[in-house]
Amino acid sequence: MTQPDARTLERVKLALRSQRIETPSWAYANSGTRFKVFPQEGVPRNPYEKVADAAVVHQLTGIAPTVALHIPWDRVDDYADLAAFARDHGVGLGAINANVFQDNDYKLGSVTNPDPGVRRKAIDHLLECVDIMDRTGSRDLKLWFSDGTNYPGQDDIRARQDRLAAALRETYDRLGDDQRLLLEYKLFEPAFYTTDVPDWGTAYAHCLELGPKAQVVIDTGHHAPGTNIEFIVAFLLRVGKLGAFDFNSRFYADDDLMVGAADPFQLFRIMYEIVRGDALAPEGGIAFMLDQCHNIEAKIPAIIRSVLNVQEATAKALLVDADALAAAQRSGDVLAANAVLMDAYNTDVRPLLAELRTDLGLDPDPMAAYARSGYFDTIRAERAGGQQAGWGA
Ligand code: LRH
Ligand code: MN
Ligand code: MN
Repeated sequence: MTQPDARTLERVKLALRSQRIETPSWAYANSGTRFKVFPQEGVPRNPYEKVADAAVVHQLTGIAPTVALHIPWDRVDDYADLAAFARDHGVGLGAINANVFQDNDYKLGSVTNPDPGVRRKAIDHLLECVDIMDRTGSRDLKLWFSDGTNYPGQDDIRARQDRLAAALRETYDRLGDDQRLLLEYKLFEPAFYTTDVPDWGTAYAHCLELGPKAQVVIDTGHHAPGTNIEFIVAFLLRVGKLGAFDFNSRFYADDDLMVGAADPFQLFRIMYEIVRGDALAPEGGIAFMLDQCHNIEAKIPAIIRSVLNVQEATAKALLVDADALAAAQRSGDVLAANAVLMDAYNTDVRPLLAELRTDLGLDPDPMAAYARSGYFDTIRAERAGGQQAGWGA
């Protein structure tokens, strides 16, 4: 293949300048599996320290200017104060993630629970999250429901859809003009027989019924093995219903490993559909978020690595020669079309990205810059008894 010419490289660098990736507050905190949480030194003890860590990731990468919060894990007395703290650190507060999966009351579900009292409690939490968005200035409310059943006959599948629709409607109607409801689906877990929002089709149908402010979230870990995620991306983008990503990697189920670690080619294919749909820039309305847990690896460098992995896949996607691809597709030349994609994927974009960072006044190697920064030594000394991300807390 021919190396990309100077004009192509400039075009790619320009597009990359507009890329934004949101990091999740919970990724900075201690987390684990249901078998064990291995505590790490220097982890944040409160939401303010999570925001401070997120600010370091942004300083070094230049493309992670917001941090998502999870309520109640990130409950504070004064959200406007947290937002001001974030601003002072050069970042902003991003999506508010609701949590209706951790209370004892939710054993049989939250918004789809057969008990109207439990449903009321769950909906009230969702409404409270919109109140918080008003104070943080967040645009997006992200909803994931652990609701479902374990046994045939346990509850009425159809009635649960009615309850879900009613809860979503009440929440949707509470949104301000510039706010959105993002509905996340997940194949299974913790429910094993039925899940009330198991797939993109279910999420899409509910969002369609709700209206334009409701959009679907694709968490890359939430599919059956072999699912073609880029197809889902292309479909939802085409109909204007793709709202966000929760990026991560998985080998088996909802593993929450670093995005691009398990299957960088899949990440490239996803980002190609984003580029193809002209949806990379923030004006496209897609929130590119990470949803990961760093259980055995150091957290801040793992988050930096993840941001860089998304950027690297994006650079490769931007290198796809659109004209050559279209010509090969038109002429039915399967091998040539495939080769156009593979040429882009196989290009080493690391020099290009190092150049981009230098242009932006950043260190060309953010991982090395973090290691040199001494930040870890500071937080290790300052913070004792760091906070758990949420699970089992
Ligand atoms: C559920 C999920 C959802 C939660 C997050 C912590 O598996 O992906 O996005 O809010 O994990
Ligand atoms: Mn998720
Ligand atoms: Mn998940």
